[in-house]
Amino acid sequence: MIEKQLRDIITRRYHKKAEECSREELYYSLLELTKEITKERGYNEGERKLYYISAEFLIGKLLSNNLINLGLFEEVEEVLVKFGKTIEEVEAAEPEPSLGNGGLGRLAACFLDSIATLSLPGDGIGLNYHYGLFRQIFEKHKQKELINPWIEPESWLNQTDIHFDIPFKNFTLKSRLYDIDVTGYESKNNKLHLFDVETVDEKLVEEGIHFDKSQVEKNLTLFLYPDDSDKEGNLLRIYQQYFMVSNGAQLILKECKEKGYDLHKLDQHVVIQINDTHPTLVIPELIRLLMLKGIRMDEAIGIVSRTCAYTNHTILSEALEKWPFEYLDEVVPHLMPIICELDTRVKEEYADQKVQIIDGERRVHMAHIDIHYGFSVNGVAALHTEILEQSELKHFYDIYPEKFNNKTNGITFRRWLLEANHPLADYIASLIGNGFKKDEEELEQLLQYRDVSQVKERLLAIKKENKLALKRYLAETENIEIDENSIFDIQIKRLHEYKRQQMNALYVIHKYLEIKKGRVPSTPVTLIFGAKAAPAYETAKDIIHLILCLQELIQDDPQVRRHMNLVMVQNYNVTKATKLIPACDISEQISLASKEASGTSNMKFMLNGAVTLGTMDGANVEIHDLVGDENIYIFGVGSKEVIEHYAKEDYVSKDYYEKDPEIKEAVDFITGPELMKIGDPENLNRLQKELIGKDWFMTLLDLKDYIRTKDRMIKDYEDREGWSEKMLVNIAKAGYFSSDRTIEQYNEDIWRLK
Ligand code: DL6
Repeated sequence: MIEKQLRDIITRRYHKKAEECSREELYYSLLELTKEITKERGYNEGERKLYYISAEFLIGKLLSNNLINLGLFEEVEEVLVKFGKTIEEVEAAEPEPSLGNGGLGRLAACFLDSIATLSLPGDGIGLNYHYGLFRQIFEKHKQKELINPWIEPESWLNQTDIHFDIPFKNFTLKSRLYDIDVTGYESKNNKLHLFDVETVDEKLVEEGIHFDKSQVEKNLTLFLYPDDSDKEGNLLRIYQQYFMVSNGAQLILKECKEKGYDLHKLDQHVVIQINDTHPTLVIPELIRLLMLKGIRMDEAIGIVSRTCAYTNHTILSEALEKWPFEYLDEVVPHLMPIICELDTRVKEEYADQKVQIIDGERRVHMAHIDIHYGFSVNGVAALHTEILEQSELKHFYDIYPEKFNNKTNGITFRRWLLEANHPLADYIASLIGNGFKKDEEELEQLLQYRDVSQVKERLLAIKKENKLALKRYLAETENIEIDENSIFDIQIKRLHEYKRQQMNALYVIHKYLEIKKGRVPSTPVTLIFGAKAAPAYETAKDIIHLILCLQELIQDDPQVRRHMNLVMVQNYNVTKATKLIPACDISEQISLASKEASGTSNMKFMLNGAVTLGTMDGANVEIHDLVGDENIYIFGVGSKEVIEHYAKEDYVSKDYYEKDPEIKEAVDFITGPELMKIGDPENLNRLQKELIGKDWFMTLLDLKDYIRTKDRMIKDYEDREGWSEKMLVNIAKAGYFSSDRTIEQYNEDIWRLK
């Protein structure tokens, strides 16, 4: 059936036989077929609909994902083999959409998958960034940023005829809506709505990712998170945010009108989930639009407050947006009377400075708008929500305890197990049947095999297969050589000091020095990093520089390389994650306790049989609760102690540096002759100074415990039977972290969709 349909498409498009097609031709033919079949399934409908507004949707490549959800993957795989190609070869022709940065965007993508899978009517709303987040390459041991184009004449995007006028202070921009169909697993579809400006001009970008920030009508949808280190950059972010939410709000009202809904009862038909603070302006914008429809302000505020819900994804204050009043006024003056009114109402009710919308410095706190004028505020892991309630947002929790709730993040198992790790998914199915694909908690049934050596040996064999597959992939795509017989220790996530890639790098230095002294690890280790640093984030770039210098040092030293290797993959993205995660033995989740809201790679690794090395932070705490002490390696100070250090301002990294010879030796090595020969003294000196003089995320505080714990893990790895049992328990307990569970909870507590 599929074979015939595909052959027909190929004949029409290319006038040749499928067996003679290139992988690109097969990809475009499959794209056309998959889109057609998707459309035939129809869309989820209901009296009440969710709109998930987000600056990021890190959807990754869609071909395999959609084929799995449509139940066609195996059939297509077989047909392609007949045509002389593998699905991997064909999928290599698909560009990865560049619509997100990290966990926040990938979460949004997992959520869209689960919302559709659970047959809930819920669409995503975002922007159609042409160059997305930058593409990373390494030159002279440094990150260089390039454009990341992904939109082709034919793609998953469907151009619509829907346009809106978006008013700014000095001009109006006309938008165009593009849709991507979101397939659910064995269910109907939803849509991801991506708005673009008709006047966008890709030629505006000059060298690297530089462009004229003032030409908003040409640049608005070029980049995700354009550089905001100056005023123009800040204004551009506000332009983007308003463009996104005004389009979103107009689309929502258009759909309500088409369905004949009474706008006075909007909150009965619509729920808007505000993903982090980037879409906050949807609140004043929707109030404004309702007022234009003749609804009085007081009522409009009430309606919108019952419609909007807010998810907080961080306690880092720099990520909680506060826009200067004048900047907003320069871009969207028509929203200012509404924002002022919202602020006045808060000031009349609450004297507490900490809950004001406009503060004494005339900065507008976006999260404060969300909390006062939304009906739900949720954190993304139990510890994170507790910290929000007890410290970061305590002043709000005291006012609105009923609004606060926790929704521990999740991941879609379709992408992160069924697609990423076929051998493991198939083996699990052979043991416990296919039920876990829809009801992930069924993975617990694996526990009955805890003492069955044959099963555990098979898990080890699958891991080895995946390590070999990664080895081949890295050799082919990045010219990197790794040893499949070594332990794969992987840290892949955004580069940020709080995530502490620098601590892992200090471990590498420590181990390097140990090996030089003849103290070699019992099993060789390969440390793998993948991370992008925000272009204007100096320390993050210095950390990348250190890692790349260490990589060269080790590569060129056969004595060390035999025992420890280090590689940093270029341009870490969803595609690379799907190759790295199934091959991992040790999952690095080493953020400073209290700082990682949840983390989601921790869940993906666990599901694929890696063992976590982590602090008691974010969702690590819940992983620990599920698997127990023997199946996770926890180190470092806890969140309470960390919060106390910040409150008392008593952490002095220099003390740790000076008092502990091992720490001093590792930190001094950063500017020692070996690395200074390879790297740039400016970056290395600056990073070392940062670590000794500031170390805001307390690397040196946890370093010793980290080294000891990782060494213990490497030792324990030798006991293959014991290790495989840890793998099995981690896989069996991962069911809780399915995004289907998370979405069910959102729906029960917040959205209430039928
Ligand atoms: O909730 C998704 C994801 C969490 O798993 C990460 O722990 C958290 O860092 C991330 N938050 C953000 C927001 N900004 N910052 N920083 O990306 O959200």
